Amino acid sequence: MGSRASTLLREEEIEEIKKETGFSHSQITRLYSRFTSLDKGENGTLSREDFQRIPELAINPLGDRIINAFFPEGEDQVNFRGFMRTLAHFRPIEDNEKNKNAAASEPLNSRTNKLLFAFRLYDLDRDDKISRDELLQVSGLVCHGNMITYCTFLVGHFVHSTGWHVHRIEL
Ligand SMILES: [Ca+2]
Repeated sequence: MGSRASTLLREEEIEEIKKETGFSHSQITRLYSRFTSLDKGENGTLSREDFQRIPELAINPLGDRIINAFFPEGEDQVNFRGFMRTLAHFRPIEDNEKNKNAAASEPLNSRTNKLLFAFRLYDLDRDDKISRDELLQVSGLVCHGNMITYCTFLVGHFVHSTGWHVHRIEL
């Protein structure tokens, strides 16, 4: 089973994913292994249930929101390319400097794309606006229990980014 991961991912595909996401060859093959081990249906895509088996997401108060971010509107399966595209938002910003392919589009881990990603975590109904209720719902979600520091961070992040985002998206 372990070798299945590297045999199914073609070199050209790895190159394309490298360009698109900035991940290294070894990171891509490692993540492909992880992807295939989560793919219980063995059909090359992940469902929401597959994601829910990831322990880090299961205990994360924002787990469901993060899982949703992997799925394009109206879809309930994500393939490896889509999976990698979402993960790329979590790469550190400074890694862009090593990525000299800047002639292409903006990197997925740019500050702008990270902020857009964070925005979508709050925009529960995907209407490109964060309502007061959505802010309270998501903030309430992370403020439960004794996660005060995390809560403060998320609200701070929102205040820092929202003006810019709402403005940009409503254009
Ligand atoms: Ca909304």
